[in-house]
Amino acid sequence: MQYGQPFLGCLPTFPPVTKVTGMDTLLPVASGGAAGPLTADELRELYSLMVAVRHLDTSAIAWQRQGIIPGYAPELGQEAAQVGSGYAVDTTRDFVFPTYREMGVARTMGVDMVAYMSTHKATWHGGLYNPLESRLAPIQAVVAGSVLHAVGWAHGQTLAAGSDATTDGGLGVALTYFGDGASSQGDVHEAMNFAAVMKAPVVFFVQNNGWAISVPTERQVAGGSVAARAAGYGMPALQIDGDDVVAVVEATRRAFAHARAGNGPVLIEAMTYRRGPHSTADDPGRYRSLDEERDGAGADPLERLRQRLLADGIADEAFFAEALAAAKAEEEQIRTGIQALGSRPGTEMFDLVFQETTPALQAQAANWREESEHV
Ligand SMILES: Cc1ncc(C[n+]2csc(CCOP(=O)(O)OP(=O)(O)O)c2C)c(N)n1
Ligand SMILES: [Mg+2]
Repeated sequence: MQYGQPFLGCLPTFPPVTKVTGMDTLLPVASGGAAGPLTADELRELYSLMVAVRHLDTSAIAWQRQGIIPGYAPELGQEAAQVGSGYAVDTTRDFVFPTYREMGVARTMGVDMVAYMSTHKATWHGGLYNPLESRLAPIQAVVAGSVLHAVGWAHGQTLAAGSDATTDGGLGVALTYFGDGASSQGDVHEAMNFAAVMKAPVVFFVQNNGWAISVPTERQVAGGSVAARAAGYGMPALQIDGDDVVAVVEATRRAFAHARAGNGPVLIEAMTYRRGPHSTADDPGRYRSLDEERDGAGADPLERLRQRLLADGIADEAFFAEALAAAKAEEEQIRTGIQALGSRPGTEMFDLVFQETTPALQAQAANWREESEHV
């Protein structure tokens, strides 16, 4: 039985999710925000990043089929949303709180991808990269969990800044990712309400990819729009075409400038489409047809950027070929690194939970040692 199936008969029919650029209640961009148009160099860099992410993402599915990794959550079709939003982060002062599907954000932020992929090899839970150095929190599999952590970190930025949020060029901003499905979790309500009341510098970035595993957005987002909910929290919102990388960078930069200046949180709803399965364990053929996939997905975000660069005369076929060759070389190097990863000491799962351990955790660790190491 499909997830959610028993309720289908009771639900009204909603129009399909549409990709829009309109709904914009954001205040004017704060002074000092990087609001200028993207340069030709930046556009070419965005293309190279998107090709690298596309190639690594599709390769990771092949790795799973070949037995190199046990599982992976692909992001095919979401490259513009991820690369564009990650591109707006200032890794010297911001902090990013991902879900399990933000490989493109990690790659854009310059995180070591062997360390990132270690989670998918089940070598380590949350990634072997250093969150403090990379400014990327551990990969989060609990739906909506990252949203709460982001608000806590952001409130800490407000407290640390004291009365003057504009000192040192403004506040560090938390960028948190979640999905359309996660938006129906109570945690998201609490996080948004708290952030808005406390004016915490958070950018809530929801990738509305049309699906929460097998449940389409229209069957679980009442009202049809996550962005529309921001008004209820007194928070500005942007609903954007998440498959247009330029629109994503501009919206995210704008939201960052707003939050950095001490004006409080912003919600961005990037409308996109999950073109592949939910994970390598999922078979979308059980809940949607190929025709529905084709209609829902629209134009490929990578091809859209390619066409734009060609039309503007800022990239040519040689550049595209070079970007693909670099992506292939990078994937090979990451795959080699992943294959070389050994297992980690089992005690780490107890040692690294809290800064100061608890009696309950100590008891669990002792039980584990007894069972697994026979001590
Ligand atoms: C608290 C919690 N509930 C349920 C799950 C099982 N689960 C994993 S992913 C998922 C769907 C999430 O959909 P969405 O938020 O739209 O993100 P997407 O997978 O589309 O990126 C569910 C229900 C979980 N991991 N955590
Ligand atoms: Mg989703």
